[in-house]
Amino acid sequence: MKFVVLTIFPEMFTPFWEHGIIRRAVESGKISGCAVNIRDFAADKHKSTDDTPYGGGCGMVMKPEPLAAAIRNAKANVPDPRVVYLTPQGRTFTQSVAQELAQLPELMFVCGRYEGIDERICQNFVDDEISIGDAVLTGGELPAMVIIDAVTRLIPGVLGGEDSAEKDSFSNGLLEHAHYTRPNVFEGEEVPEVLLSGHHANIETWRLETSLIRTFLKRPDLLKNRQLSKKEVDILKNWRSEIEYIIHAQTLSGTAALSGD
Ligand code: 58G
Repeated sequence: MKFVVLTIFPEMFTPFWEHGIIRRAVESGKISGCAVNIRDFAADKHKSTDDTPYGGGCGMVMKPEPLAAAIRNAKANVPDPRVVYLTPQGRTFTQSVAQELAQLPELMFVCGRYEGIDERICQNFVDDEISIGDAVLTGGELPAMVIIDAVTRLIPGVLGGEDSAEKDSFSNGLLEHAHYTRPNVFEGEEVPEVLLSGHHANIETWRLETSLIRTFLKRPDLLKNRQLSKKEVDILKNWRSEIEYIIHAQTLSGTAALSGD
C-alpha cells in the first residue's frame, strides 16, 4: 500500500512513520508513506495556501490552485489513488471502511486546515470524504494518521500471528475478551482460574463468554445486527435459564416481586 498525504505540516508525519508497527511495515516494504507540503505548490511569492472566504465570514479557506497542483504532481508517483478528504462531513470511519481501504493499492489524503478547502477541490479532485467521528479538529492530519494506522495493521504480514487482525474487536463483531498477564495476584486481585488451567477448550469458552457479556453490556447495538453462532446462542440460552431460575426462586419464596421492591 502506498500512502501519500497532502498537508501544510508534513513534519507532523515524520515521527509517525518512524515508530512501532508502522515503522516495521515501512521497513519491510509492506507500505510506503510520503507527506507532501502543499505550500511547495503555492504560486505567489508569499507561498500562500489560504485566502478569505467569498461572501465574507470568519476564518480562511484553503486555495484551490496549490491543492490541485499538489494532487496532480503526487499522481506522477501514485497514478491511481483513492483521494480521501478528511472532514467532519464525511462518512464515518469504521473497521469495515478500514477493510475496504486496505484492498486498494494507493491512498492519497488531503488534510484541510482553517475552515476547510475550496468546494471545487471536493467536487473535482476528491473521491471519498471520511470523518473519524463527530468532533471538529484543527486539521485533517490526525484523522489521516488514524486511518493509515488502522489500514496498515490489516495489510497481510504486517501483524505477526501473535496479534493478528482476525482476532480483533469488530472483525468478529464482538468486543474483545478480558486480558491478563503476570503476576497471578495484583493488589489482591487474582487472575481467573480457568486461564491458569491450561484447558484450551475451557479457556476459549470463557473468552467467548466474556466477549459476549461485554458486548451485551457496553455495545448491545453490535449484537442486534449480528448472526450468532450455535455456541453463542447456547451461551445466551444458559444465561437466560440461570436468570429464569433466579426469578423463579424469588416468586416461590416471597412477595418481593409482587410488592414492587
Ligand atoms: C469544519 C471545520 C469543517 C476531520 C473544519 C471542515 C477534519 C474533524 C475531522 C474543517 C477536521 C474528523 C479544516 C480542518 C477539516 C476542515 C479539518 N475535523 N472528524 N478538520 O474526521
